Amino acid sequence: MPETSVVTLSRHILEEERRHPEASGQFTSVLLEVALAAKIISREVNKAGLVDDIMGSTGEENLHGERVQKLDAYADEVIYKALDHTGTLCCMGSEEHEGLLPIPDRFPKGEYVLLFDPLDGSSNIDVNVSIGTIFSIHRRVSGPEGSDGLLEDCLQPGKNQVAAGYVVYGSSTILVYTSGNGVHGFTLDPSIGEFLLSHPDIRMPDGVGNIYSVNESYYRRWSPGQQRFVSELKTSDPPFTSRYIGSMVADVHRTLLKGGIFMYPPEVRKPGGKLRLLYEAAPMAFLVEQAGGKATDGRRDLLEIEPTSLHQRTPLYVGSRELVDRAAEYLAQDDL
Ligand code: AHM
Ligand code: MG
Repeated sequence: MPETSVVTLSRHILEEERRHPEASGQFTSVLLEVALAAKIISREVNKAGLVDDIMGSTGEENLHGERVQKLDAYADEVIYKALDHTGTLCCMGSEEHEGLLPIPDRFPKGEYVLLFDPLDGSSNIDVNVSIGTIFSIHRRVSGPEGSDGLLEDCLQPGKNQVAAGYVVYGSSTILVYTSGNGVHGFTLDPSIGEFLLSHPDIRMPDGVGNIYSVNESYYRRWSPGQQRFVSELKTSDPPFTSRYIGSMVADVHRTLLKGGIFMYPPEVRKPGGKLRLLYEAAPMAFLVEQAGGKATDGRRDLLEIEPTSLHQRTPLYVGSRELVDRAAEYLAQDDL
């Protein structure tokens, strides 16, 4: 008999919830609404090139008299609007906005905080290269229940995340998430509009893999330790191969499935590198750790870093444990 049982994302999340009898259902609702937003964004991403307003000729008005938006601004709004009214969040934070995003007064406030990068790697849209959405969920730490969320709810270390995930809009659309019980991937079946379980319990392959991923054009801006590490990867026997898409979501997704290391190193004049701790690095660190890998800022465990501001940047080394540790050994030589 052919296998007819399919596991949708909703079923998976609900079954996870049942394992926690104390769960209020709010958390389930956050994940399901994020998935809904991802489907809407995926639909629009797939129209890029066909419909002018996606590429964002700003300053124009559409049929409804609304300003035409770029896809990243559109994605940002879709996620906010999918979740602002649900009563599950006390506030949100987006890479597209300077400050935290309050929940409108007319809606109830909930127990969770959602931090997101609505469309990461958006410079790749115009050339049909994969882009993605990243999200991170924390339980609020401020009180009282039902009140507006505060900055302290957002500024929590990565180890406090209750869930994190990303969506890659690539050759297919895949949503990968963890709620601390393994990492699971769901591919969007556009014909039925559902995310279906395609990658249950993703584990990084054993060993170090054979791929390193870094923007090597910055070589001269790196520390001597970073330069030596990459040189060693190229000259080792057998040598590592190199892949760099320039969309972190896609580069990390490959790293999760195939092993190796993805790096966005510090530069002499940019000690924090480029990536944002809360919106980009911490969620990826949680996912990769849950899949048996490791993430650091080159020195510290990334999930231990206490954020001090919403848009704080951090270097990122993420991938196979042994390789991430090896990177740290080379970087430590810079301190000698
Ligand atoms: P963005 O949030 O402005 O899209 O920037 C983040 C992206 C990552 O997806 C990617 O890893 C990195 O920028 C690439 O940067 P660079 O061009 O410096 O290599
Ligand atoms: Mg980004």
